[in-house]
Amino acid sequence: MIIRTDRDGFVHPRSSEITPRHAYLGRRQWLAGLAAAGVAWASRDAWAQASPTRPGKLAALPGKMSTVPGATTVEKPTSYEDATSYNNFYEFGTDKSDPLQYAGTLKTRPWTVEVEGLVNKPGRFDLDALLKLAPMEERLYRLRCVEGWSMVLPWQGYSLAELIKRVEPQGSAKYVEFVTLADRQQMPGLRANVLEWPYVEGLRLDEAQHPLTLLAFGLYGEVLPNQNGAPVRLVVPWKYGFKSGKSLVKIRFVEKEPRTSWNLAAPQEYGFFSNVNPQVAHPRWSQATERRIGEGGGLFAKRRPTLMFNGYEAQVGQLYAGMDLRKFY
Ligand SMILES: Nc1nc2c(c(=O)[nH]1)N[C@H]1C(S)=C(S)[C@@H](COP(=O)(O)O)O[C@H]1N2
Ligand SMILES: [Mo]
Repeated sequence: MIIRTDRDGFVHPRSSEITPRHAYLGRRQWLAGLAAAGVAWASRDAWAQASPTRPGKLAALPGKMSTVPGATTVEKPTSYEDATSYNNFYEFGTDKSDPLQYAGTLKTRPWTVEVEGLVNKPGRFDLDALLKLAPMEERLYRLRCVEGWSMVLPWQGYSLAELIKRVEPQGSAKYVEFVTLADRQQMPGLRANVLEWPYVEGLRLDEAQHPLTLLAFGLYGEVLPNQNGAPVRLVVPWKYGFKSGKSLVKIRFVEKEPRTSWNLAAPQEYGFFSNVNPQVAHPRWSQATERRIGEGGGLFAKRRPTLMFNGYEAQVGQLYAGMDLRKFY
């Protein structure tokens, strides 16, 4: 997100390097979920085509297809290889390939997430307790990075709202702050001063409670690969990717808008809201179009139009009714 030439210099894996797809786990469940959601047969076929294949590299984490409006799409998921080798996780370095190369040292168990601040029932949640807190769902979300590329990723998790209702926010709680792990022993990227550590992000309480805001534990039907934010991360699909903090350790309910790492680093470039908006350019580049990872790279990449709220306007537009989105970027 700092000036980076790799935005257009990404080298795609050759198709011969892509793992053959056999383990078709979850397909029947996927179809059953579609039937439950009342999806017509024609689009059900399209959905089955898009159904992700479990790569079989990590422990299985199945989920039932979500019935939350907007939580699925007929778009083709990004390949597992691209999704796990082209990452932003600055705690492990700023190159796209650094997280895959260095995140192996991340120790994801035991793991606790502390929930504190303006809530009636604060507490430390052990990962196993979090995994059982609500039924695991499968969701297929578009992810739009502020740098101008996008992916379509099959996550396993449940709405953050499930956790929020259990801790009972007080009336004075207006915002939620998300703090992610910062451990120099495990994260070589912390030696660089690119951001203030720990990586902190925030949402308005109503955004955090929106059913599309996902607490994710899995990707492609398996526990999260370390480079994608193991063992638990946030996914907020209508906002630029950096709002979705990886490897969460603390969730804090507060009264005032929290400072965030990217806003502190470059306030004119990264606002608190950071909703995907093709009409509001980043000061250094347009946000009107995006390159879908896997559709060809380099200077001749085919680009797609970027959609308002990343295509989730029907679901989240009312959260911003009456707001000047140029001012609140
Ligand atoms: N802790 C932490 N979370 C983070 C980041 C990071 O550097 N550190 N990068 C963000 C950015 S810029 C993006 S685009 C997404 C990428 O998620 P993915 O690698 O799973 O696709 O993670 C976000 N979450
Ligand atoms: Mo990003």
